[in-house]
Amino acid sequence: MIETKVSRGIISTYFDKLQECLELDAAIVGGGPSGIVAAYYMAKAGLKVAQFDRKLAPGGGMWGGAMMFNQIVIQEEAMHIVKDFEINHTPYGDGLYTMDSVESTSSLLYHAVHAGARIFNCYSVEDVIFKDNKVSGVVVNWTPVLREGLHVDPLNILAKVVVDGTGHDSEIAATVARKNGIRLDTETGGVIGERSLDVASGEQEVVNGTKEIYPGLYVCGMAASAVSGTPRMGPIFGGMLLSGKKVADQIIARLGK
Ligand code: 48F
Repeated sequence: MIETKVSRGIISTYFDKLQECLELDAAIVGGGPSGIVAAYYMAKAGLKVAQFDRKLAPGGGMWGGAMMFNQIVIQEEAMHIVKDFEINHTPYGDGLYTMDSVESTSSLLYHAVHAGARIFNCYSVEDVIFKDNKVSGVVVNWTPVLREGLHVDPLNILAKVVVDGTGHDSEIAATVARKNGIRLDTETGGVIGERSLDVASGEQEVVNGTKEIYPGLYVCGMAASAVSGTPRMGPIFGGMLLSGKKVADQIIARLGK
């Protein structure tokens, strides 16, 4: 019966997809623009990569532009990435370009999945796997389970590297530091916390701060700013794209086939 076939098609292919992702090259936590860009370039390079976002619609803070005015700005330095994702753009002078934020976010997501990255929405990463003083995977649960406060254990997913792309809260770096009594590769050894807005410096520093901060744990996007204590930058997204590409390049150089 068609009714059963529809259900079986979804269940069997979904669990095939999930089983294939139990041992990854890279697990990306957070489906914001920096993490999606990272997922795309890693998948294109042949790495087995999955991305987990706690929301129904991944895309993080890019959908809404600024104050829900759904346009974003990107500077010249990141336009090669915009071109890789085939996003329409309009020059605005001074090396700046404007784009529709809905087209931008959906283009990032489409290209990442089409290139072979797996995106699991409604998944919250609540911890990491920490073995031999190395971050070795993620511990995931369904977002509704956590929202309801249900006492249900999570699942474990091994990964050679984990990327914290959780945005302003840098949740994974904070959890790793808090739970394991270790020092991160930052000035204080912990998560320093993001500073107030400065566009030029924030855009530069988010890229500088994109790196491996503990064996097996990388940071990108606003999580990198929060971890290393650099300024936020608001609705200019070039730094996010460059940070995502940088973390992908670092991981491809390490794991590339
Ligand atoms: O914050 P977010 O968009 O990440 P980003 O790539 O980009 C930042 C910009 O959007 C903007 C900005 C640019 O100038 O300042 O804010 O740094 O998206 C982070 C995503 O991570 C998800 C969350 O739902 C969001 O979509 N997320 C956060 N913590 C977890 C998580 C978690 N523990 N598990 C799963 N997803």
